[in-house]
Amino acid sequence: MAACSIRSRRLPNRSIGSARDSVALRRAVLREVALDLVEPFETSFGVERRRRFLLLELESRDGLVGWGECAAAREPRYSSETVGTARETLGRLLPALLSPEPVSLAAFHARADRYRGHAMAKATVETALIDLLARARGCSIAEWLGGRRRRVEVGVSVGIHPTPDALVRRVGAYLDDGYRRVKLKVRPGWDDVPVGAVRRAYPDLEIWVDANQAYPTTAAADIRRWASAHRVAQVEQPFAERAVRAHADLARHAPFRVCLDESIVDRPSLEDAIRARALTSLNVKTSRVGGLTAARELARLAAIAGVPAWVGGMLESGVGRAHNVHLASLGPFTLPGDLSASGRYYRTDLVDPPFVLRPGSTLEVPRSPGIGVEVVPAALRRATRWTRTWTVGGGGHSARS
Ligand code: OSB
Ligand code: MG
Repeated sequence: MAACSIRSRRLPNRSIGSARDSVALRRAVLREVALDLVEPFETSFGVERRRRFLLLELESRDGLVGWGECAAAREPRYSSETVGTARETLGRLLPALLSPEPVSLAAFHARADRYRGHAMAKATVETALIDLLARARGCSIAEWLGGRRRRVEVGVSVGIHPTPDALVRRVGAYLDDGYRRVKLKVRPGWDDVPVGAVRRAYPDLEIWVDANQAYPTTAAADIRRWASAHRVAQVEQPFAERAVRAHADLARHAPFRVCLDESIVDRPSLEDAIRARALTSLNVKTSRVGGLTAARELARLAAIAGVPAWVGGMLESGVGRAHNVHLASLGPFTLPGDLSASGRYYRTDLVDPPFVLRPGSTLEVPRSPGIGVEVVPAALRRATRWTRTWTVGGGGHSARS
């Protein structure tokens, strides 16, 4: 921390991290890990009971370690990426980093930009590299990015339940935990009635909904009706990723914000959506947009257009969560994020200390260098299914564990 503030005095603004920062790597270890969710999480595209995902460990020549988590799931339901496509893409991206020369973030971006798509795979490397670069400067990722908040406001994303009563009980338990806004997953056939039930049980609660593209554009009038009737504050991604016009039509004179998630994957998609007035809120996921640098840029762009941003989640373990919490410390993230406590997702997180909910529905931004939390070796070992290692001068080699 001290090193960070000493260095920051030499630099013109608070954003002390630079794309020219570089670090020489010694080793990269890619692991597939599996963690059971505390309860199933159902969305319009399926149920998740156990997350299987990739975790990247980058080790510098000085012995520092940086961590990145890949949000891609086993199946391409949220987006086209999977654990398999990410593994393949990482197999292309990582060898170039394992060179005797230091690698800069700018050099990594230039190389990654030569491949189309695969944002989640790219974000895995980018976030691990930023963790390392921040640690090398002795500052947290929040400081490295220029974030100033010490606590970030959060809410909780609540899956589809068997009955409206079960949903109301689940929401009640989250309110008892201290969450102050909920995001209810909806789909055709699970909307008016369950959302109405939550509204009746909690007349003052801030309610958002998220459909993950489940509605045909012909459902717009119906969505407007029930969302208005139940005083829903925000409707996220009701229509298909490419349906910019349909989102703009829904947003016109709506008493709720229309938020885009899947539609926004890069700067051009955000610029087009802003110009079309297709969004009045932006869900920024580090994973979906290819890393923290892009996430920061998109949130700034949205803020300039008067569109509030917030940090979305993909049920990340503590590693991905840490990156997301640091991101949320930046100015443009003015709405509460989908960044719940570790215990809302997993019984034992991979990191120590785990994230816990603080008063005012907040999480603390870790203050230690890098992600600011430590990966617990025993927890990592228990969760690991296989590893693949790259070293300078050597190829990749794999091992089951
Ligand atoms: O659309 O925001 C989404 C989880 C997996 C895939 C997509 C989404 C989500 C969530 C959970 O809503 C957010 C979280 O991590 O708490
Ligand atoms: Mg979403």
